[in-house]
Amino acid sequence: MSKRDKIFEEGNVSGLPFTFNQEVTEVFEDMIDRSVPGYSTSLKVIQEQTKKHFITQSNVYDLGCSLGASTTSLLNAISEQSKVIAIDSSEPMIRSCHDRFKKQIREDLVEFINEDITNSAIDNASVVVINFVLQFLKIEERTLLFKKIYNGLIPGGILILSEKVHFSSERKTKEVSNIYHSFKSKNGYTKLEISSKRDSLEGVLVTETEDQHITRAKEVGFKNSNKLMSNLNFLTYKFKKI
Ligand code: GEK
Repeated sequence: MSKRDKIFEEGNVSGLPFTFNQEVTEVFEDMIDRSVPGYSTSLKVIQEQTKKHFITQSNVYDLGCSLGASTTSLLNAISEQSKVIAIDSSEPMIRSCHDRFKKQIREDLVEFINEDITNSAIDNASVVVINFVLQFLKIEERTLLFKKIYNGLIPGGILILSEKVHFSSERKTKEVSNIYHSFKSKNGYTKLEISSKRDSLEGVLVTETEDQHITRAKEVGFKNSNKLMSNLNFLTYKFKKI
């Protein structure tokens, strides 16, 4: 288990926007566990859906892999003739992810790539996972990435997308966000930590509505979309290429 996340205990003292640096990498497991409702369920959903939709000898992608939690779910669901391609733009994250897998027997089944997913090639894919990552891309990059994924999927292939969202009603967004803050405070974050992290994420993590995600998926060609999980303002979707 990683170190406890105390990054914003004293407030956002650096005043800097949030980045996935070494300090965040070291506490990442604890941070995501205490900050994302349904995160561990999303990993199980990825494994189950991959078992169902994986096609032999295809590629499987984990875009924005962090420390490889979704990569592990993918590995548990595919056959050994296939590869998981795990990509992250943060150098400390991908290095630490690779180090963890070195300790496992199946390291050779993962290709670790340190690059921006907007530049990645997607090819012969049956499963592509974006687990809480799209929200960090510029809006215009999101559609281009979706187009690239759609084109790189083989027929029958799926995109699994998890995101933090907001709602078209401001009142609902406020209501759910208050519940979300009490979820974080029950998980041991103080009011100062919650508000400092929120300030630091301003303009870095940009949410959209559920409708915007579905519309984008339809626009690039996905005919089939299914909500797999919903926890407060955190959702998981499956988009299938027919
Ligand atoms: C999990 N999926 O455990 N290109 C590549 N990586 C990026 C980019 C980008 N443009 N932008 C952000 N990242 C993981 C959790 S965390 C979610 C994903 C969170 C990477 C970033 O470096 C970080 O590792 C990850 O996306 C986001 O299932 O922190 O809320």
